[in-house]
Amino acid sequence: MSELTVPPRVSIDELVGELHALAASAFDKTEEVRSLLARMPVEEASLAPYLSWDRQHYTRNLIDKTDLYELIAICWEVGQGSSVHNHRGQNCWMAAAVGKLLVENFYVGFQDIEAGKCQLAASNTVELTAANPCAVDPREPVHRVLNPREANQRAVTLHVYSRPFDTCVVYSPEQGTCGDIQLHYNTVFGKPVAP
Ligand code: CSS
Ligand code: FE2
Repeated sequence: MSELTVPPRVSIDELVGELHALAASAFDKTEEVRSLLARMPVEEASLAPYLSWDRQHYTRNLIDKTDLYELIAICWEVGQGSSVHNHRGQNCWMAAAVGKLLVENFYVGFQDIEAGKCQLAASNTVELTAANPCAVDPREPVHRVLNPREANQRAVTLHVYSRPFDTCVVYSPEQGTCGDIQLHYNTVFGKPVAP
């Protein structure tokens, strides 16, 4: 199907079934998973068990995890965004089930994580919608995701990370600093995680 026509929505279980059916090699390149997400936009109702909201921070909700990948739903209140961060050298794909978000990419001039110093410059910005899933470019993997205040709606994005990772580097482009942070889930398979 051409990506110009928006395909019918599927349930999250159908997408999980297709991810399970992919060969391990699909997760080593970007195109196969990206086109799967474009062919199978997910219906919001099927995500209900995985939606949780926090006015202080976007929430991370684990849907599925194998040795090869993890699939999480991220819930964004109006105006919420992520820090500028990397994905630990892992592949990452994102699709918006609800809303229209921005992915701002950054060019890394240099980084010395031990010393906590870096130099970043803004690169391009891409729109993240159901019809336009994104693969993080492994050559330029530092980015920030934003649910713009102007969008005036909550947003839900689906993220496939391969392999799973639970730490990343967070950057302050303004201060030229960076450092490791731990990533946590707010819910796991639909159940809240004790804080
Ligand atoms: N990578 C961030 C979300 S923005 S792509 C995270 O997993 O928390
Ligand atoms: Fe990210």
